[in-house]
Amino acid sequence: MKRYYQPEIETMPREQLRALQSERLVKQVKHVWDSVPYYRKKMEDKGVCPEDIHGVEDLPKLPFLSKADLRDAYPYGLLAKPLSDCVRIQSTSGTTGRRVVAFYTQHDVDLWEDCCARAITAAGGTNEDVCQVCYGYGLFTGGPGLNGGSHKVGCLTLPMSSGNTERQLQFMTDLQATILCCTPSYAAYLAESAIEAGLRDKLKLKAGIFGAEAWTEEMRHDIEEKLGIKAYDIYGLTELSGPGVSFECEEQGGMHINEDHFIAEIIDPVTEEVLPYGSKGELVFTAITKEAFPMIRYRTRDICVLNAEPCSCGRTHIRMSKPMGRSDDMLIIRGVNVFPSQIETVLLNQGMPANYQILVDRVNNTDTLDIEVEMTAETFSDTVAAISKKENELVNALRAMLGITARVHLVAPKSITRSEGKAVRVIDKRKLY
Ligand code: DLL
Repeated sequence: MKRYYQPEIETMPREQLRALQSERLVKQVKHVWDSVPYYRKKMEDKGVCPEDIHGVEDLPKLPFLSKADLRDAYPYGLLAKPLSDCVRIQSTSGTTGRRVVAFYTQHDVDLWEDCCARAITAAGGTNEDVCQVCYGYGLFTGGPGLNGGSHKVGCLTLPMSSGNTERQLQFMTDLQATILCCTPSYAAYLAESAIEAGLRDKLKLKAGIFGAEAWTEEMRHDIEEKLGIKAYDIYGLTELSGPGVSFECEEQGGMHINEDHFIAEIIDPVTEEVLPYGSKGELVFTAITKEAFPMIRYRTRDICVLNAEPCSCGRTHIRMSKPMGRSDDMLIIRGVNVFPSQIETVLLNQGMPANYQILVDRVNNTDTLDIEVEMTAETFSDTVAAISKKENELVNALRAMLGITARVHLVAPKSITRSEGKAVRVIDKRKLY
């Protein structure tokens, strides 16, 4: 069986890999300096110029890039290629400020799909496989990324997108899908639905490639058992292309980072000091091959640990642990990134007060989002019809902003406990890490 999609790169001796990273980094720094005034200014402010960067060891000299920079530079300020060279955007949900719009040249799309093809091959995928992709298609990177990777591997690709579980199960059984790509929570839901519909024996699945949100080892075992598959983790973020920044091999012991494209560092999120491999801290990536939207020392806000121990799969690229939390307040609900401030913006725009509570839980492996909002004396109503009308308006406004459905509960004035210190707006009962 084919074990690697690009064996010469995936098993490249580390010294050679480091030399390749250094060469690409030097070129990339020059590229952003020459083509992106925003980067040049940041580098000048830090007193560094391209001539100071000779290789990976010089990375700490470069300034960090954060979501705040993406906001400042929105939409074109970080673009490093003329728009006429760009063929695609992908994006995350959110207001203008929070929204990430990433640009791709054809070359960027090509390399991104290679990364996803590596993940599919590591999960045992070949051109004999039928790969059902039920990540969302469209602006979200999940569908397009895995779709492209699946084509590259030569799998018969089922571009299902998310939702419509009945149809998913019909295609899965009729077309004998062997690889399933979706969020782990949707995989768990599909598994339960298949069992309920009595279709478990008709499934031919052998592997699943699940990511975009946190999931535990318990959830992995549960899905593996219910679907009779091996479940692999995959990680990525829109800023860095999407899924495929790292992926699990058959050892299922951490995700190999595609280090020929992304240099990883771990930093202390408060002091910004670079920490050695094995320390827990915030993951920072430098994309060394991306043309249109380069990202130098991008702070992901994901907390994790890097492991440089050799892996018995033969890949030489280092592994990252599952993310163990975030160093900001972003929640990932049903695979969608949600900032509490987005919810607050909607409530205030809809004339509601700032007394609210966000309750997140996971019931039957599916995330739930409930928002309790206090009515004010002016908005107070004791007719059920008026209350449910307002609740529906809020549900629709929240869906338009977040891209997911929340349950809204209007509650009586002054019924949400006032905090004496910082308001505790979010209660997340999920045990994800
Ligand atoms: O979630 C890309 C993706 C799609 C990854 C499909 C894997 C599969 P964003 O919407 O930009 O991109 O969200 C990125 O999601 O910073 C992490 O916090 C979280 N995340 C992604 N993969 C994992 C994972 C896609 N395997 C943010 N485990 C990242 C835990 C994950 N969290």
